[in-house]
Amino acid sequence: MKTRAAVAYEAGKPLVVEDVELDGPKAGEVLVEIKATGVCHTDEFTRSGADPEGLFPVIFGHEGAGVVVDIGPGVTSVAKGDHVILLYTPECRSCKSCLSRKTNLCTAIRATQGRGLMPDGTSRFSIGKTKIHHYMGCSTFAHHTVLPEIAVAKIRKDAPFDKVCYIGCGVTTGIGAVIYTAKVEPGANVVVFGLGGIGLNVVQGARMAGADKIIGIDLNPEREALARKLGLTHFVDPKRVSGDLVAHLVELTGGGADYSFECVGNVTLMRQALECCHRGWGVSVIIGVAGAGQEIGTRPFQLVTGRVWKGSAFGGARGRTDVPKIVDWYMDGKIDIDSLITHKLPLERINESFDLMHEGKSIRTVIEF
Ligand code: AHE
Ligand code: ZN
Repeated sequence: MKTRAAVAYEAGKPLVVEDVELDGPKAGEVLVEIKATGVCHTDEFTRSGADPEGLFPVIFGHEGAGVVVDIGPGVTSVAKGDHVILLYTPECRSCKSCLSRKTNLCTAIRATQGRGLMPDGTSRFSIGKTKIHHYMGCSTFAHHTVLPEIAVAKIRKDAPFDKVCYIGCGVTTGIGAVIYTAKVEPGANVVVFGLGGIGLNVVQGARMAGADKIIGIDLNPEREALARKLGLTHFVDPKRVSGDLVAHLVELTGGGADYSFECVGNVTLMRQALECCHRGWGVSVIIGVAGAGQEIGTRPFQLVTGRVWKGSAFGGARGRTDVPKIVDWYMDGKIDIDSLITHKLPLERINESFDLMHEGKSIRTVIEF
């Protein structure tokens, strides 16, 4: 079939919205009509050329929701007409990682996904003779896409696509990092570096967990009001801190954070996030994605004295199990998504979403089909 998609031909160049050829689902695969997709910083990170795994030409997008419109042979867990959120972290429930119960990082299809291909080693997208890569196993910047059934979470039909698409990455990554990865407990002091599309969800996750102080750091003072609405108790603009930021945070938390979260992808902030943690027990969670060649550093003494450095992908959430629950939290009014979706655009104008991101004007832009 033909479908409309935003194609990235080269790093750093605008996406080209055009018709592409899409082959139907093979065994174990589903065809999804995308209804809405968020534009995440990670799409821009790969578009910019900073992602060591980046491949071109490609159809980006990994934060989508839609309807199953066709299924391949052997598909049993979803049917035509089901509403789904796409999963860049699938959940096969039978690989070593899924069975371990220690991680959400299913390994069933990660190798081919990283090469921009479906599990059988081929791509379903093409233009003429040119094959187009899939992205993060999703490619939601297309009106239709094909995925393995293990990479879709079936959700309730009354959930609005233009809001719950954000659960496909940002919401789950932020809230999940608090609840599933760090397991923040009531009364804990939490420090969040970066109050963007992920950090603001960390803030509301910390509020849900019953945190005491929720301290957010951002260079953009316009982020304070929205962050406070979501549960922030203290806003820190590093430009206005005289002296060392880490020392300031340690003082503000009465000895150090119980939990800190780095939501930017900046290795200097990652170090500060670890070092502002409480001696003996503070846990720092890295969520931000750092560019090719970047490395983190700290004095090993920071770890010897009990601080813990962790990372979190997709918030530690198991997609098919946890995503439908997070949709329920939204539908029950327990989490706010609406305030975070600051812009909406049609696919034809998708390039404007990257400008809004760089200008610091958007938290999330959603593309509606
Ligand atoms: N390809 C990059 C790493 C990108 C990365 O860390 N991705 C996150 C999701 S970012 C969502 O906005 C992730 O979940 N990674 C787990 C995985 O298996 O890729 C690189 O540095 O190579
Ligand atoms: Zn993302």
